[in-house]
Amino acid sequence: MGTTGIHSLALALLCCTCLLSTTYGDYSGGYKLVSLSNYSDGKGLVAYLKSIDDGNFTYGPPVEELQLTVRFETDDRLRVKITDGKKDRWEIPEWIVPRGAKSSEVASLTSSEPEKQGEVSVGDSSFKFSYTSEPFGFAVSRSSGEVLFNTTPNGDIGSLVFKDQYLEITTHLPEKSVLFGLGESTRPDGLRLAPGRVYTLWATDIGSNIPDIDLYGTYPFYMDLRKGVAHGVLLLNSNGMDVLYERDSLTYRVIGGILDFYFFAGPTPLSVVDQYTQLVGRPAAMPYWSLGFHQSRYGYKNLEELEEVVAKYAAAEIPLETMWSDIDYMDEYKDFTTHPVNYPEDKLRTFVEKLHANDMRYVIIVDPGIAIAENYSTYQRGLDLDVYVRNQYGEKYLAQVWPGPVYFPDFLHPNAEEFWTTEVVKFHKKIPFDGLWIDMNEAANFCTGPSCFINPDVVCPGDDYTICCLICNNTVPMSTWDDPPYKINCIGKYRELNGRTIAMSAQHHGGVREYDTHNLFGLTESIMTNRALKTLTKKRPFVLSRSTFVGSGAYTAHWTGDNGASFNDLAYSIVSCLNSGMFGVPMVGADICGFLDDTWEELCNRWIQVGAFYPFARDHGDFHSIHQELYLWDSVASNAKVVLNLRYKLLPYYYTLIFESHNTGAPIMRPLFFEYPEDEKTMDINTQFLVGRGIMVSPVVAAGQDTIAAYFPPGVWYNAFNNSDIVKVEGSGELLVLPAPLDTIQVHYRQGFIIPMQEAAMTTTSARRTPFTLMVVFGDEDEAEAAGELFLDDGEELEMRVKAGRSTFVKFSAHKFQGKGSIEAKVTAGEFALSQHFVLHKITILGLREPPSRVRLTGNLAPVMSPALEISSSGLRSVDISHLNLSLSESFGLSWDFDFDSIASS
Ligand code: MIG
Repeated sequence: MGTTGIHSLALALLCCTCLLSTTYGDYSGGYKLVSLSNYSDGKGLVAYLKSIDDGNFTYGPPVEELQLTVRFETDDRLRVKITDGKKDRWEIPEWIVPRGAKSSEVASLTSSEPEKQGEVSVGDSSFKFSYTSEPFGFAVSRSSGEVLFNTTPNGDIGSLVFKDQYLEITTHLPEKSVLFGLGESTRPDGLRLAPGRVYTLWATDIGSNIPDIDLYGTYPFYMDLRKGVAHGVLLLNSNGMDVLYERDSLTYRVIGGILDFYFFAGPTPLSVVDQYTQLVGRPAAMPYWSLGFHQSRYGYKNLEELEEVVAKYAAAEIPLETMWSDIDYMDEYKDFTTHPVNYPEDKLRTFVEKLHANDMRYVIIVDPGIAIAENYSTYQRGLDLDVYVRNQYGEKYLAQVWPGPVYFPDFLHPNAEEFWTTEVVKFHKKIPFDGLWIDMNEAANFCTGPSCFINPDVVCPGDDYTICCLICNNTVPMSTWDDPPYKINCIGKYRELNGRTIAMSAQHHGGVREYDTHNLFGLTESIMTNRALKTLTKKRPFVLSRSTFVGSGAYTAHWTGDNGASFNDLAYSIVSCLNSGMFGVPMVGADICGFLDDTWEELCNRWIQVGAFYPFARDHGDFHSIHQELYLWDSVASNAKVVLNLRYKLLPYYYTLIFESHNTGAPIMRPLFFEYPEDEKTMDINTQFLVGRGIMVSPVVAAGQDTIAAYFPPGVWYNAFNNSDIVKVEGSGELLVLPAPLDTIQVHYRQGFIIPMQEAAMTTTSARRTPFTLMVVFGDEDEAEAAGELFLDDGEELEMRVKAGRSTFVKFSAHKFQGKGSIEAKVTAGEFALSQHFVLHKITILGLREPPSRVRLTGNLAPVMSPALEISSSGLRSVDISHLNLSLSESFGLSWDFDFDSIASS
């Protein structure tokens, strides 16, 4: 909604504008290095650069003196920062994106003579830094010599350009580079970036059904994979930018801020994400319940409708964890209010309490725009705290969103936390919601202009809430922020910077311009929302944000916005979610069954089959489209049960992946190339994905299919729905055709992993009360290993770490050799598992040649044959050892062998 009108127009514009030709070095004569000092610890340098004036004033005069700081911050992280040498420029404040651990001692500087060229390398660092003095350029290499980033001017690479509102820098790329990242956008190209494209990074409220344009979030981060070896590059800058990608170069054109590069050495894709999230913030711990299935819709008319949906899910026996409310619940779209007739407060509260009594949850939306209304107390408290964004003249900045005229909270204001927390806490006393959904935070504004006025002659909002009904004069000469010299490619130039958002000349606390902070609106709102929920509940917050930035993952989950109900949208959702994981926001999903336009039975079937494996699984539809709850079609209902059953059985595995992401940044949903970086074919796999390392999902994402051609890397893969139907690939990976009629999605366990599971249930709470199972997945070699882990805690306490009495961590390993084998569980902090009576009931071993005839428990328990042990063999290579009743609070061992004598005597 609010976007549909321009879809076709935007699409028409896009085909010609998204592929631009690039020219380099037109704008300036570059810089020369004039002085240099080295840090006494040897880990970097500070240098000054002087502009070589060539009289080219396109986009403004060059900044005359620049300061270059090079710091080897950790062994696998290098920072190269270039800013004005004489005065401060806009830099993202540390509280918004913390810069992670720094080298402990602050070293002093000793000046030295600048040479024509120079190099710094540090003992254990993976990197080398080198420069040329005139014209200035720098290169970052691996200590082995391989050049990773090279800005040294030559025939193809232009000089560094540094003007107040235009920074340009180009790096050379070798033939073998394959790039990923630079979001957020919907990518028919797939995961790899496509040479010839311009990636515009500008937070924009527009449907994610439109491909190849700047969407809600911005990530100036890319990963470069070269023959199996990965590194990452972050340009920590919040200003608008175009990033032009050519086969042999990447050019940044940035309209403000500084050049603040961080290089991450990898060498694996996972280690790049680890190093990147170590700097910008580890993904937030997510509550256990957020892994359950969510139902939402824009346009649930009233509370009765919510009650009906909940009842129908129960009747259809499809698990429903969380019911959501969109803006429909509000009184005239005012935040922190309820509609007196459709959603009366007392009845809504009773409804939520009933959900809670059934172990279910309730999440509601809040938009940033605060309605201007005298008798609206939230608005008044915002005035009292003086917390609203101001225009260039220092007056409150007037905008329009759903409620009509609004002011936006300035989330950079020192009073913002108090304001937002107060409202969240007060509203929670009325409606005890479990999480907050923050939408429209690009920020979306239905009016465009540096300063607007309420028109006394019209009723605002009018019939169409999305049409501007304020008076905005956009013909006056615009400030240099509203209309900067270089125009980034917003929606393929369809929009201006000011289009449908807060004007760039508007001011945040301390006179900070919207121009510099625009891309941080969603992140700062996420920080404040996360803090408000922490203060309120003292528990782990659940926040879902549409607009995100580098570091957002530490505060919020993300959904991919307004997709369309089409097979293309389903297919592209996979790349969008994989990218979000790479950006450090692993708790992600797309609107299941599609948001815009009417979905249909076949699409919804295929979508729930994929969506059941998104980290965040929510069905959400638009006001203008037909209903799409999973029970509405028999086929969707029965498919939903099958796939959600598997998801709920896998909850311990998914939850342990959240723990892993929180500790190492590892995405929950991962591209195949993360695990097979040396296999070039995996870089083009855009519709299959891994969950963690041990599960591969190969869905149908096109109409009318009853088979699926899926790529299988070498090894043995077991169908996760029946533990058999084995796919065995030897040598190199293969594209195989498997059956996939409408009731089938191919999901496989990967050899070498141990997957902790529980039983399926209607809520995550009941699932947590069921006994545990281990799926031990071996290859079919004579000798093979498997490993896995399990993290357990109460699922909602603030911290997510291994801590005696509060959580338990178990490391599993298994080994088989000919007819024998063993499994070991090493428990850390077992008290919690004991207090919860967490018990392992069954171990399923996949990949045995023959069923074991003897099973023995070892370790802390006396080596006995468990009397209640049952060994049954289902299928060729699947063996269940059940009735185990082993507490997960203590380490244990279990071994088996194949004893001919015992078979002979029985
Ligand atoms: O202008 O709140 O992306 O999920 O249903 C549309 C109504 C505002 C956009 C969100 C969508 C949500 C809708 N919102």
